[in-house]
Amino acid sequence: MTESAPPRLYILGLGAIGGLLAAHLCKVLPLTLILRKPPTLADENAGEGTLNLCWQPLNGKRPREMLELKWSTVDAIAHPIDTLFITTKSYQVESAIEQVRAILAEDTRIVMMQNGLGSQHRLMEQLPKKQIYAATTTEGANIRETANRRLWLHAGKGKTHLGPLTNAAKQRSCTDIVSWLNNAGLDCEFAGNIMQALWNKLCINCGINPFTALLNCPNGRIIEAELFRSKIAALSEELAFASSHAGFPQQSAQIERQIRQVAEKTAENISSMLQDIRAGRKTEIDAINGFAWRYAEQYGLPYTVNKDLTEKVRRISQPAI
Ligand code: KPL
Repeated sequence: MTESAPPRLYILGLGAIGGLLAAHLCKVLPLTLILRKPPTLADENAGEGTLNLCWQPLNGKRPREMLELKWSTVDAIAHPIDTLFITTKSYQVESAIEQVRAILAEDTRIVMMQNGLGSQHRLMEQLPKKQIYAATTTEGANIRETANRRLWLHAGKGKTHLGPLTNAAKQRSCTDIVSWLNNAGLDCEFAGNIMQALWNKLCINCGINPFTALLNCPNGRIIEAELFRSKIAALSEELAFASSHAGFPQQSAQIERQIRQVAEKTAENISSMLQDIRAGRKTEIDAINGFAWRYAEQYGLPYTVNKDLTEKVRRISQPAI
């Protein structure tokens, strides 16, 4: 009996979450990063088709590792892709798909891991027949950059939920993907209703990310700030209306409690939005409070706090890269 070859996984988008996934999954399965061009940092270029990813496992207790990962441009990928993780920023998803469209097979599984909401809906509209899944995670992940090196850091242990978005995805099991992530050391659970998990995470991001960006502080410090204290109740109410209208009823007190809990649990973490601002990148505010604002406006629900936070963050962030 011939054994079938293990599946090869592909990751498109080497940000903090892409690095976190790569550093874990490369230990259990063959993996290829899809890049537009060879790594430019001398320390990262490990020669023909390989890249050095400098990885700091959780809490800094374990030593840094230099992981040698395979990478490829789209043109050089000769065989059909079974499973593709898209870990770009939410506003880069469409261009990421254009980049890989030619190598998507009929039964390629696409797993989206973006902050906020909106990009998932747009991809489902763009590729309605494809097997599209989404995952959301509370793992803490950062990138620390110096002139000639990038360090990917595992900043906090969290939980990942993964489940199908399109009908085509609902017809094919993704328990193997969930198992790969668990075997790789990420605590992952199948979510039959992944939209609910995405809405829950959206509410948490809406209540933490803009405050950290505006106050330029780690997550835990927002709780004592006047800006947060004056807005959190009304913001939670807006989010409760929006989430409930979307079919995921939540009380505003419950949303506020969760926001406070996550801010405390990830107190030392620099939110992804503040990381973007500090690195001079465009933020994901339009997929976070901007999404909640537009959604609420569309359905005649209250939205003034989400609108105000979106506009304030837009004012201090960079235009698109
Ligand atoms: O997901 C996050 C983010 O930074 O985007 C939180 C939950 C706020 C943790 O930092």
